[in-house]
Amino acid sequence: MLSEIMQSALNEQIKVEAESSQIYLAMASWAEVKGFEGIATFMFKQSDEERQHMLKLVKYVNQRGGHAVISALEEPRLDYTSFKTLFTQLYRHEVRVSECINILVDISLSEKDYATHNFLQWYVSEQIEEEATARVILDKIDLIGDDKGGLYLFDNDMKNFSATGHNIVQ
Ligand code: OFO
Repeated sequence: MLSEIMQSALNEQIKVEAESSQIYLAMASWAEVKGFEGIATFMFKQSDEERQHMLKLVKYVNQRGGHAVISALEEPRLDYTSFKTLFTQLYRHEVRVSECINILVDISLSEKDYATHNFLQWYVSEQIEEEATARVILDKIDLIGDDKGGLYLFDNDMKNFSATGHNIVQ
């Protein structure tokens, strides 16, 4: 059984993951309209993954005798001036999500909820991957600079780039 404190903290995280999914969906739509097919594919995939992160939490809360709450979401407020800005926002967002996960881990320990602590380790690892992915992409963008050919190749490579496999051309 989850404590009240643990349940409400997990419910907060359900919202964070759902908002992450919305943010990446908005980014995907922007990239698609702009003709960045690879970036759009990557962002759609990211959006789906965040929804899976949310569902995993929903199932867990309900399985532990709690009630997963599905709440209203903030509209994503993004700066669409360039895809570099977009990826910088993605990186900052993932850093914020990692902070949220760390707070959850702290709560699980103070509540002596070792099952939840164990469950959260998956998210801890996932965040290491996602922050690393965002950093790798930002480094690539810096390398490309204003080179149009490089940008074309970058967009193409993004189709096959995922948080769990850094298979972009080096
Ligand atoms: Fe990338 O946020 Fe989920 O965990």
